[in-house]
Amino acid sequence: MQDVTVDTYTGTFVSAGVETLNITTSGGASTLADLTATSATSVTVAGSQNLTITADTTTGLNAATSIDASALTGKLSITSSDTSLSVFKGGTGDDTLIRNIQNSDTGAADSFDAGLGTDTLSVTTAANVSATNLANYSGFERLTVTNGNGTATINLDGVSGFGTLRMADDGTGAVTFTNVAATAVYENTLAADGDEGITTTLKTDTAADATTLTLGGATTGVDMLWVGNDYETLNIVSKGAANLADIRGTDTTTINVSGALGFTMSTACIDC
Ligand SMILES: [Ca+2]
Ligand SMILES: [Ca+2]
Ligand SMILES: [Ca+2]
Repeated sequence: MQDVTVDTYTGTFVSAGVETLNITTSGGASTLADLTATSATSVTVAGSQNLTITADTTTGLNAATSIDASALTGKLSITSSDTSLSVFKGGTGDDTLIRNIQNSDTGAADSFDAGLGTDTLSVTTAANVSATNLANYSGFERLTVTNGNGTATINLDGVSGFGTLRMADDGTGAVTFTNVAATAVYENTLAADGDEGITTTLKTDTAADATTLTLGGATTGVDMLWVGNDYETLNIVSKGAANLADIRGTDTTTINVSGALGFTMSTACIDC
């Protein structure tokens, strides 16, 4: 067993021959460019500060069956597509799990629970998202799709919990969401060159549907195509930087725009 405390640490961490690795965050946020502990079957993360592991730990933590951050009150961001990982517990903060093997790794005993907080599950391909593939996932409120230079059609029929659907892709593909819950809202944080888009349809189309589309990353704007035919009301929030969108919706009668950054609504066909 090895106990390690990280305090405003930025660098790598390598641990050899340790079966249980306990990480405690303290003082300020830390970022691990790499985390390698290939003997560790159990990894815990605790403490009050944010921990971001920028490296994909699929190899570095390839023996870990459990990553337990339930005692963490800061935010954990971690990437793992390791098939041996069967238990993930997030803490009370807004955690992010990047994982891309749900379509091939659906062990009945697996449990991926992000816990309290507004937590994000980030996937690359649409095939990872289905009611069957996410049956053992809970506590994730946001779904982020980074589909690279391809199109993705995500069928959310029977998938519950994702109140926010986020596109975070600056490639050339488009994301299509189907069977979306009535209360879902959308974000586009990274589509900057006009080749990306979101097309979405509700599971139940009524005569009074409304949603919010938030455009822009932390400091960047987006340029996108939106096709949301089922929504009578579309609320657009413009943040990050100046945003541009080609907005389409056959049911749409009301568009409200808010936010501190400029927004241009174009009727030009960006992506066809
Ligand atoms: Ca959490
Ligand atoms: Ca949560
Ligand atoms: Ca409608």
